[in-house]
Amino acid sequence: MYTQGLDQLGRSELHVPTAETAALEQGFLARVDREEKIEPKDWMPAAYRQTLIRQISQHAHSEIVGMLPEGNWITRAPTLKRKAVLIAKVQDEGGHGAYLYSAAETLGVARSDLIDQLLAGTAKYSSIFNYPTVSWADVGAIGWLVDGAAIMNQIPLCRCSYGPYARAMVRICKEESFHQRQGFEIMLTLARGTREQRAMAQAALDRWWWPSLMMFGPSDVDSKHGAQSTRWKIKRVSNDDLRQKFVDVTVPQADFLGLKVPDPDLAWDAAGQHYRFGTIDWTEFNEVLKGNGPCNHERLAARRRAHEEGAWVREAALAYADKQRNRQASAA
Ligand code: BYC
Repeated sequence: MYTQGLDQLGRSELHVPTAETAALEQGFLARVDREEKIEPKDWMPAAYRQTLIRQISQHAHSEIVGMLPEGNWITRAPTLKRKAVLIAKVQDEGGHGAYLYSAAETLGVARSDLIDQLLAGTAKYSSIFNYPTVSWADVGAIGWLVDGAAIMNQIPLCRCSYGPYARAMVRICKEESFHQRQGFEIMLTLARGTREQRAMAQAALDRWWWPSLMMFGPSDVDSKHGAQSTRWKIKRVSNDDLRQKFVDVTVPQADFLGLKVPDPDLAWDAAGQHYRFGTIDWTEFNEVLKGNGPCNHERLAARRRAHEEGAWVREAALAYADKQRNRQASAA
């Protein structure tokens, strides 16, 4: 069943070379097949470039918007140590956004244009960041589940065919694995705490479980870019396969915490050696993508405000760069 699904993936989206580009494209695909990295100045099909700009910029936006739900808890972290760790984590996400915007720029787009698209509400970012963080346990659940899902998706991206993206992902994955552990440690502390703390941890798992599964994207049959991105070795593992891996790894972690995954259909399939899980609410996923999630408006408003309030920093940086240039020119 699965193979059939993959065969049908994104038929209409498959890229077709023109007569002029056919030879160049053959050489390009041969390099991809030999596992050579494609670098910014190398020839690449326009659609490959576009796909990378789309994916990398969406990824960069996700990191930047992803700072907001956890950032909300910096002033309310329960201890000084927790606050210091959370500040560092949120700062790491900002750094990931910066590496990824730089990787996108190597493809010939301007960072300011990408940011304008985000602020205009025309660019996508991960659905997960449109959900609220209502308790401290949500900060634990984000680290454990959201960063856990992110690592699962991003480890294969370290072998992406495009060099700058692959190299950025190596560094990002190292930091994400630290984030995942700090989230799990928050959950462990709560799970071993008072009855109220255990209830907080369970409620956070209940809130974040299904949205975390949605992070992997539409099911393979509905993934319009999946087949082409796999052919180009941008993607190495399909959305559904990554989702299944995440479930298989995470359910035993929930058991260890003594928490219950909110899925009545979850069951171990001994023959297949996988956890079978219930049906994802794709209507909810599509609504969040259309801008109708619980926090879409709040997130974009916060980004727009930060952009406006940061205008003086950008102006100061440009004025300083001008001054340095003028100084160098007059010294020459
Ligand atoms: N949310 O054909 P498909 C993080 C879109 S940040 C929103 O399967 P593809 C972190 C998709 O873009 C985590 N949109 O696409 C940060 C496409 O739309 P367009 C972010 C989604 O690209 C802070 C359409 O649906 N990670 O780790 O082959 C704190 C059809 O999908 C989503 C990345 O960005 C979604 N969940 O596969 C903590 C990783 N899913 O462009 C953590 C890099 C799908 O046609 N990206 N869409 O309008 C990827 O690996 C791939 O782009 C995806 C989707 C697996 C996400």
